[in-house]
Amino acid sequence: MKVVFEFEVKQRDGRARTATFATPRGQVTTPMFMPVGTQGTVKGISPQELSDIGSQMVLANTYHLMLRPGEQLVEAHGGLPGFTAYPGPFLTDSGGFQVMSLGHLRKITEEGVVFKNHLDGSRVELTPERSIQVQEALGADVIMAFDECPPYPAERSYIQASLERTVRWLERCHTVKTREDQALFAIVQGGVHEDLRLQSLEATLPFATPGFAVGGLAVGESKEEMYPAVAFTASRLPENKPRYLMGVGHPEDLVAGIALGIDMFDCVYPTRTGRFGYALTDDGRLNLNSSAARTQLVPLDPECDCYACRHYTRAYLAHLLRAEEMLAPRMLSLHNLRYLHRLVERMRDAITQQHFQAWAAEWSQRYFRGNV
Ligand code: PRF
Ligand code: ZN
Repeated sequence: MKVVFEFEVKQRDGRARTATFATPRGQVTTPMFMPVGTQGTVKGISPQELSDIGSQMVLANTYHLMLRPGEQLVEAHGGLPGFTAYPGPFLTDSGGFQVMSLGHLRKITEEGVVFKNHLDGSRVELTPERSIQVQEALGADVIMAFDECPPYPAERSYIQASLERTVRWLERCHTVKTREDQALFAIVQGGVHEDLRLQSLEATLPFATPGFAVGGLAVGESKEEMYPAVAFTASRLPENKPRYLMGVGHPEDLVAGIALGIDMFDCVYPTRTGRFGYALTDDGRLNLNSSAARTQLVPLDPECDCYACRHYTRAYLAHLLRAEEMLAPRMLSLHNLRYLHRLVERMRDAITQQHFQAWAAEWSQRYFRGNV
């Protein structure tokens, strides 16, 4: 089955744009935020809840699922949708980044990476070929090229050698890919150096993949370094393909990224900070662990339409959190995901109505005043 991953830009406002992206499991509207379901579940949130809050595409990880339960078991369920009961589109990350960030890395060579399995200590090898094989078995709609994301800070010479290797790995991914119903996205690296970003772009663009990711950012650099690197890279990516900023998902970074022409984001931030007791709002981040929250008889966010905000007070949720009841991390995760989905919805509307800049200025003013 030949599927065209058509990306159709609907509206532009400055560099920001809204578009539709057709995948085998349905059409999504961009800009969009993708919840992270590393182990085949968005921690604590059911597929029904994901649909209810407006999730469109869910991310899963090659690294975790190949080690446990193994990609064959997922494949035996008909891939991630059958395994997880989330019927919509999926995206899988390729594994290299997770190997690095989990710190069990043994060796990076031209062939691939060798690492220690964090579950049983065994030696595992992940190569571009193996990553594609696993991602084909997992069966996501969008799969990612196997890349290297250098740590921050790193030597310029290392970043250059690494981005060159990432291009050779992209070629190997391209060669072994067999499924036509999966879109392989390339990843642009190059750290925060414009000339290295340009080198990566020039070597990556000829592959004409159905989408392009901006990798290697949000790894510890300042926003003053990250935003120009996003601007530089996004402005040189094709107009008619989705642009995915990997691992980025703080509210202010979604606003900045969309202003610079980014279409897709993913991040563990909303669920992770929710589990720690923090709620995202237009007035900044609310800390439910604070003593003030214990007596507040108002919703987390009076402007939010999520289940938690329609039913519970801050005081109740703060109580659940202190009592270590599992409903607390669940409800805070649900709210935070809904907050980010609503944030991008509002930005899609502002782009459609051609007042994105004014909307973003007003949102930022209130958010950074931080009145919660
Ligand atoms: N590469 C891959 N996954 C990623 C990244 C990357 O550079 C990042 C960078 N923030 C997050 N996730 N493959
Ligand atoms: Zn809410």
